[in-house]
Amino acid sequence: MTQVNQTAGSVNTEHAKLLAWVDQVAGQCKPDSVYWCDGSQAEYQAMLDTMVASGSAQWLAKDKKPNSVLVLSDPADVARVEDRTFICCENEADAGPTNHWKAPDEMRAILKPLFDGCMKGRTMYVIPFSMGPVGSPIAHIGIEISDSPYVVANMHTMTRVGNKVMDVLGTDGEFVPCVHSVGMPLESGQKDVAWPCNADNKYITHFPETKEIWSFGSGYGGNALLGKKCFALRIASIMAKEQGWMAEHMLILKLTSPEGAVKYIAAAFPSACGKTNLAMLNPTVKGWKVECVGDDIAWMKFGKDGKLHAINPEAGFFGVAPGTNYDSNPNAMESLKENAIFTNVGLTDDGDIWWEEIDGPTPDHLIDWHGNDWKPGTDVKAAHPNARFTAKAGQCPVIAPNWEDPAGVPIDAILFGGRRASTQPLAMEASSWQHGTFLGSTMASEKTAAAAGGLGELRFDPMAMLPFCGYHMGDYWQHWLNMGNKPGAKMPKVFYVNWFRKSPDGKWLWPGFGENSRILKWVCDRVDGKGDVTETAIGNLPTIDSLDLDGLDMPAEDLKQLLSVDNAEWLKVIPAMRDHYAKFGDKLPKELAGELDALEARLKA
Ligand code: O2Y
Ligand code: MN
Repeated sequence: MTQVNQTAGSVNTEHAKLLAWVDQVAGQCKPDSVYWCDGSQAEYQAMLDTMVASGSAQWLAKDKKPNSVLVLSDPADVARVEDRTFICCENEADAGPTNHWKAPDEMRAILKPLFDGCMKGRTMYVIPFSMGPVGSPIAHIGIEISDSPYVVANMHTMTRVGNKVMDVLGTDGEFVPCVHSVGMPLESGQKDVAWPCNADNKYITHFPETKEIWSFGSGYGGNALLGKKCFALRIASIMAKEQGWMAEHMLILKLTSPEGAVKYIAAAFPSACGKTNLAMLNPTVKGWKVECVGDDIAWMKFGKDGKLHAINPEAGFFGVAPGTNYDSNPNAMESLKENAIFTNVGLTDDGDIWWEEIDGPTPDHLIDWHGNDWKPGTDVKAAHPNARFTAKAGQCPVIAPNWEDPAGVPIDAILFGGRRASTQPLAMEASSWQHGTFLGSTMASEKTAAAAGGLGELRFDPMAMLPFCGYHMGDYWQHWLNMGNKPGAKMPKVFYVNWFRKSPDGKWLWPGFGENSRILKWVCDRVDGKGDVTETAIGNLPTIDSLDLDGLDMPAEDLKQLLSVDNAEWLKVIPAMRDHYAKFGDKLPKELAGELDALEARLKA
């Protein structure tokens, strides 16, 4: 048994490959000390204390947000950096047209001098983590090495960390190696800054052949918490293709009918389309219960019953703060009441957090996310638009009691959706798995406001995976089709929803939020073979009578618009869909090209 050399923490391991790798990374990064994370509550508290002592975090008032801190980042490090995110596979064609590519050797040559000595003056933390319930057959293990206590604390909340993971890893278990550095070594005597980073040299890199992640220069969110987008989506999507499962940018929710019938729905929406709100909505439909299994990522493997069984690989929420309030998402507000990390939000004079659209009156004075005095009318936002709260999923009042079931939950339906002011109806159902794959592959949001109620410019974000698919999107679609063709596969029914349709005069047609439960109820009916539909050229739409609209006071004319399909308007979208598909060349599955041709033919008929 090797007792690992460290300043604190304790781990006993005989995992030779892991020990050799940690030694090698330490030799390269030259930290002052190495600390193996045990995942204990005491360790989490110690990370917060370390951050407060160094000036990178401050405690919030105990009577406002108990055991919670505020962290303000460098203004040059506030979000994921897609232009600095690379897929480094041997063949450029395997990365596809939607990813930035560099050859592995070329990227390693860039990274080598950057990582050389990059942790001088710092502690190198070794974070064993499980994506998914520890030991679940759907879960996978990663080891993140990082020189950021902020990353350690966030990983504690977002994943399962420490000795329990090492136990599952044993002496030869598989893990995804993830190396992260803020990229700011400290020379002896050099004073640290509150948020170390290397804004001019950010590299978020993925090596598909060796399943490694190397991230340099950023301490923020998806760039640094490597379990999330880097592992659970980019690397996992590749593992999923190779191993016959699915790693998707999807929330998972549990619906229980008044009769006690349970259904599970996974849903993919592009970033900033209210995924977290939908994942934990309070339904307005009488007698129905919605509970949250996950708000961002779903890993789905076939069960013995032929259905896809999903786990949420994460253990917490890294939610967008601005816009979150007791109207838009009361359950998120309850989740972040304590034991939370707030990044780039405003600080009130009484030691609480504040952001745009939070409940209550705007305070007369704040410290904004830049650390400056702020008062109402100041022309900068108090919170950065990408400001975040990190909170344990277990703190969510509507977390499903079985959200950590290692066997996962059987998925009955998949929803796709974008932000479409025009054209796209409130809800529709795909006619088959292949048609559903087509709907996901042509998922789009309107980028620009439409002129006089017309069609805005479309931004395609297939399956909400555009920034997160670790390989060629054409191969990814083929993988979706292959999954549906597996012998015995009982695939979920696929739907496309659009909460964001506007009237020609620019008013929202659908109230959204809790009222979306009316569509979820219709989806459940359809899964059970109930509920009437109107067949249209684009798919099956709910009839107005098939929706439970009890207690919803909205103009009949608005509902009619929400559930109408204008073939002429849809025909105008076809060229944009063709341009989108053309980018994928001969990797575009012929079945999807066929679906597009068939759609056009139906629209013209
Ligand atoms: O800016 C970041 O690093 C966070 S991005 C993010 C965080 C939580 C859930 N989803 C996303 C996303 O961009 O899809
Ligand atoms: Mn996301």
